[in-house]
Amino acid sequence: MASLTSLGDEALIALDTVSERATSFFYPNVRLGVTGLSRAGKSVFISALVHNLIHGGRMPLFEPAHNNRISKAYLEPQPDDGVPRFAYEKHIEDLIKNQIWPESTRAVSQLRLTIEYETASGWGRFFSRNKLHLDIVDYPGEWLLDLPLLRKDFATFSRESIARAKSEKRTEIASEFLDLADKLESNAEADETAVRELSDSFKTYLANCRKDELALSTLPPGRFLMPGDMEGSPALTFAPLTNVTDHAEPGSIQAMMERRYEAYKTLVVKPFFREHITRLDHQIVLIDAMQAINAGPDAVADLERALVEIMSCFRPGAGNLLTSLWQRRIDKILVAATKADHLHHESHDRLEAVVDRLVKNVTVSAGFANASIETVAMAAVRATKEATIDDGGEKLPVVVGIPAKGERIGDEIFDGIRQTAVFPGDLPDDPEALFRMESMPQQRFVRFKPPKVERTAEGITLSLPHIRLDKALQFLLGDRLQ
Ligand SMILES: Nc1nc2c(ncn2[C@@H]2O[C@H](COP(=O)(O)OP(=O)(O)OP(=O)(O)O)[C@@H](O)[C@H]2O)c(=O)[nH]1
Ligand SMILES: [Mg+2]
Repeated sequence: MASLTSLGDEALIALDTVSERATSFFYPNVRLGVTGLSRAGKSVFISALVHNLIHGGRMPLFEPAHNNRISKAYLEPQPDDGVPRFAYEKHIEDLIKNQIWPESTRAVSQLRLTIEYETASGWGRFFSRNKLHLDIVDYPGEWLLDLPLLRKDFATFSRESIARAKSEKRTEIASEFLDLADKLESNAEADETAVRELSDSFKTYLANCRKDELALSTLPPGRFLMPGDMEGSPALTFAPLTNVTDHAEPGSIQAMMERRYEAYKTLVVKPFFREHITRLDHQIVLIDAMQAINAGPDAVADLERALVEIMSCFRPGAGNLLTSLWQRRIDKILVAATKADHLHHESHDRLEAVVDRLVKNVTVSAGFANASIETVAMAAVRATKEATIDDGGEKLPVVVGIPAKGERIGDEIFDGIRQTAVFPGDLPDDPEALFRMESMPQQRFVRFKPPKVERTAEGITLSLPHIRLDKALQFLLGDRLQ
């Protein structure tokens, strides 16, 4: 079986990790990885975090901010010249000026925020100033799901992917792809058009799995959904075969697929882990638990599976392909359910219990002794306010906001203008219920427009409102700003 632990592969990955730049010569830097599956809320989280730090947002649970020890936070050029810069200014303009959510981002990006602060020891006693460079790396969680591929050859990848496509929830959505795959003889002569056709059909099937009704999460290869800058290249143009054999005939369809699959691993997967993942200090994994809950138990179970796979990339120890390559060690991981503003605060603890339940398997499967894992239910940007309405004598806790255009509850389709009170329903007391079909609660989560950000009498834009963003920051950065 192909294995990354062979010297060649490991040396290949290690090659560049020894050359970490001396960026932290004068001041320490922290590399914070921000990940999550597409639409989980990565871009909104980073924008809100930076905006709140630069503009001195209200963050009582973030000790350095609460104690006024942060003197200044500002953006500086990032250390990695070859990585796209996170489009902070554009995202903030969208959120605050245009009141729309930022556009989907498709690749890795980076932003450096420098924080000047008074040290905790100096604070209140004698003046002592320090500086921290926070390097934030935004990358798609889908790409992490590729790590297990490094251990698999093409035949194994094919068999597993086809079995998944034939599973109960997916078979209907996969039928077009499966039909096409059945027609393709793996030992037939290699044919670019046929290979591309099957690959396109496979990608369409994967994309359909992500849609709201199914909201499935485990869909490797990650670049097929989030191609980044290699879209259209042969390394991204292959597909699993239904009638795969253990030995491909030279010049056959299978041989062509195999070669491309191996190129995918060498050109895409390994460099990604080497250049980005093995250099992180802290990691936040964002999940859209609400989308999964809305879609039902299969989506919740699938999200759990994806989370286990994502987290296992960061797991230290012998079972991890990356262990010997870590240049730094991830010592903190925060798993955060975003968009808690869709719920009344009475349900926030229950949402946190759902996240706890989702990560339980990861912690149980040992090895995380060195990294502390924390969970939080938060909203990086709070788009709603809370209220109580009287429903025939019964008091209902509701959230009030402007549902985005086209969102619907039952027969009602929203116009994107009208403010509406939504009763989101209660999350169950026991998160286990979300994994069982019969006890699914009726949930109503709609997407809201971003909030109108207030201005002071002097015309200064206040920072973006949030829920527990400060708690997340305290966990991730509190001890680095002592
Ligand atoms: N109400 C609310 N909605 C949010 C919040 N964060 C994200 N969203 C919603 O989730 C969508 C996706 O957020 P993004 O930050 O763009 O997600 P992403 O993970 O960067 O997505 P990709 O770039 O596509 O991978 C947004 O368009 C919003 O509709 C939040 O804090 N509150
Ligand atoms: Mg994004």
